[in-house]
Amino acid sequence: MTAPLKRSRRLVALPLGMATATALAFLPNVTASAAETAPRATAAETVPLSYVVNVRPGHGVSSHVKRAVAEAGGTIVVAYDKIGVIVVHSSNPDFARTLRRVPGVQSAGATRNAPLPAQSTTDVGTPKVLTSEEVAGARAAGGQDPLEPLQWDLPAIKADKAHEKTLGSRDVTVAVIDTGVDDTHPDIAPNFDRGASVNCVSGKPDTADGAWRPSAAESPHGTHVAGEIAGAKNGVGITGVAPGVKVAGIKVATTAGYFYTEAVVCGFVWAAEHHVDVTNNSYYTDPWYFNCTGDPDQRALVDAITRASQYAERKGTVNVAAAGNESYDLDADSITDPVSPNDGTPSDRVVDPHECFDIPTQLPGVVTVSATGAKGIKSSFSNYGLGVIDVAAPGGDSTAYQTPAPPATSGLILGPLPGGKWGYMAGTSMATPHVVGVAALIKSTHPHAPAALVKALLYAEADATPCTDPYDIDSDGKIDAVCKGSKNHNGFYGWGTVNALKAVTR
Ligand SMILES: [Ca+2]
Ligand SMILES: [Ca+2]
Repeated sequence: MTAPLKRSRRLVALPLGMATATALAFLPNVTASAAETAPRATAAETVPLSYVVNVRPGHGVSSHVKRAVAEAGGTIVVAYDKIGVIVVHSSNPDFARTLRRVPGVQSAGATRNAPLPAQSTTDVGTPKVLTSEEVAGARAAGGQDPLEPLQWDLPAIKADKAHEKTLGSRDVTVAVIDTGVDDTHPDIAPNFDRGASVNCVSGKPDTADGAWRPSAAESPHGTHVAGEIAGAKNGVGITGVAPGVKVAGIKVATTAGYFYTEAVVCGFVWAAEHHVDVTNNSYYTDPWYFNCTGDPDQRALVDAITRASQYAERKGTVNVAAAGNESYDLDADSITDPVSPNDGTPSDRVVDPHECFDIPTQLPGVVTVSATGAKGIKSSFSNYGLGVIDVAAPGGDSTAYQTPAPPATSGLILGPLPGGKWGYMAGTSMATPHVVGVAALIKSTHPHAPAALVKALLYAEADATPCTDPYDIDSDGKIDAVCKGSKNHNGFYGWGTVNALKAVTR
């Protein structure tokens, strides 16, 4: 979602690096427990909520589960038989608890706290938009697109050198599971894959023409991400990391910016069944920052998205996800999460990130990405953690903390925005598309490689990046994070910073 508390994940407004995990002393700490609580609807309990019900995959919805859903006051929206995930709407506050007692139901839980439809308020955050004079005045030489001199992030991963060899294959498609993609943007239109694009917000695919696009009131996030991956090298605007591959938009966020489980499940299943080679996941699934497997509702959400993401991976899709922007050590013994549930009444929760997961990034098989700034150092805001981070890539940082070399002027990441504009954004959201772009180049080089091999090459070809120690990114004399691990594999950078040149030459 894109409400203020969560904005730092994707739409980082300066100043960066502000800790958001500040505990509020007057609120009781609520630890995530196995308590069987009914979903906390914020309005009258007769309004419908959305649920996932997980059953044995591959057998359809049995008649007794169908009957149990109906008897508990549920209406099936869509059933994903191959992964055994059923999306249900119900106004019965006891729906999930009732379904969990039905034989054949493996888990069931509410995907949200807010009644359907979710809140209508919109806070899309504010990227730093280039003026028309700045765009018109841009000049580049040597075959660069006009805004490319401002893109310090491309040489940081040797993408400029890679482009001298290849721009990537037209047979490779990446999908941006996000807030929608403006395929009319001049940097995106040439590479847009309509056939692999869809609107999944309801949990059920909507293939109407343009349904993948964000409205003017919705976040520019997905458009920026899509351009970072596959912005065309066409003499206009910016250049993406893999400007020769195709890019699709899978819209999963509500207008209010919530990424709910049923939409994300729909997105992964769609990607799996539409020959998507790599998915970009620059979000966490709302409304819980961490989903605790000891909580029956949250466990159902983890189950549903694990099934969907692993189904995609079995079909050959590499899933890449942002590690998050809260400066959390995801390998710590405990984290205090103050923002969940972000569609209800949040309270401080003390969670163990080994049992409570930021999804999809902490799910098995998913490539977890930390962000670096213009100096190649972990971004002030980026989550980290030994054994959690797989690779690092440029996501930008405060220009004061990590200043780029001229002619670049901003420490943030430049990309396209809806309405034919360009602007700067920062976050692990912006790091993830760099990894997706490199994975797409690897897939271009190795067209028959299964997902596991693409990931193995991504890690093996990354440039080992040793721990930054001491890490005092704001130079105030106080250590801001501690990196554990070796030169070749550590908590800040995983296996290293991704390398686009090796992706096209090995
Ligand atoms: Ca371009
Ligand atoms: Ca400091």
